[in-house]
Amino acid sequence: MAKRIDSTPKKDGYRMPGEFEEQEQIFMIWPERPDNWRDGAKPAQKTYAAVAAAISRFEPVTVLASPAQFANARNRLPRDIRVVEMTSDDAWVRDCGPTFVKDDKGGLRAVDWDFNAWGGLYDGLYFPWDQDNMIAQKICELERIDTYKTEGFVLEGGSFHVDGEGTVMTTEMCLLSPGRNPHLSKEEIEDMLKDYLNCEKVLWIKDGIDPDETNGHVDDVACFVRPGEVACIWTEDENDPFYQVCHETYAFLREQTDAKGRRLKVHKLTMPKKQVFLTGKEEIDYIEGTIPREEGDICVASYMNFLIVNGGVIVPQYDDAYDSLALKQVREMFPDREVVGVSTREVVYGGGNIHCITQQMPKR
Ligand code: KQY
Repeated sequence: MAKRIDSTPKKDGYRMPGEFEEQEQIFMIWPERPDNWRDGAKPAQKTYAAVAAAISRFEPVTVLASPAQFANARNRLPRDIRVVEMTSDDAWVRDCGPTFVKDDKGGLRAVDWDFNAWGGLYDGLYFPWDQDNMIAQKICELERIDTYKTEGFVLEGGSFHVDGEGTVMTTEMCLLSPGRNPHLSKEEIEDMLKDYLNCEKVLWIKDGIDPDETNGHVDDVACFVRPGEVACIWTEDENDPFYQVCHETYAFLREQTDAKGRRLKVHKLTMPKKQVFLTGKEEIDYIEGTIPREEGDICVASYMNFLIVNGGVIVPQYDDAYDSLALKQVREMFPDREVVGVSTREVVYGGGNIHCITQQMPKR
């Protein structure tokens, strides 16, 4: 049985590794809810299957599927992908799944944050979220991983990145949003990050680019490429809705040092030429308790929402004029990895991308 540990990773010598460190497997959740995914989630299921297949060329993948969708998911996914029945509210394992932490003696544990659908009753995206809130625990039971539970502290995996060497980056827009931890000060939130990710320094980027969806998760804006190096979204088009965030974030990161005192090298990663919008042709159910997805809504598309895997990087593509530029820039950042593009407009329609729908479990 997976035990609850009444301590913190920092006290016990466990740290969250950088995504670029060796991984054991990737988790995903099969999409199905028709009030988030268009056309009964069928186009999204095809895209999730394509992402899972792309990742499985590099390392094992486990897909969690509801009882109603288990057979369909099993039949639509390649045989080398493990499918496990598990109930969820939606399909964002980055955010409701565990954050794995490891020590240098082969120990692996996880942090089980509280999850409240990106803002709870204040501005969360759906109600209820109780099944999603149990996903981290269920994955840890499955893998026999002991957990640290942050009772009363809300956090999603897409809202922070670490370099594995003492630095965490996040956004004020998300972590200080009133729907997460309004009872805590910025300093108290910073202490939670330091204690549970085992870090010494927090880089507070001001804004994200999807205030209405995740309240500005950092995984659309910036990430660590390796210790001492980060990537940052970029555009020179003053009419791009995210021009200001790109320039402010780039200027901020260029001024920063990490926990080890290194001045950060900052790689630019283009934004798509055109953002994606709901056209009104998508059939999306309208259900009480879920924020409606309506014609004209922006569905934020960022190439930054890629996933680093063993020997590879899986990068979103949008049928956009800058798709190949984005792949080229990611290849320059990761010369020793194979960079694979997967068309993910359908995930964007649901409110996220490759990084949001995956969660890595590191090698012990
Ligand atoms: O991490 C994410 N981007 C999740 C967004 C949830 C969207 C639900 N409509």
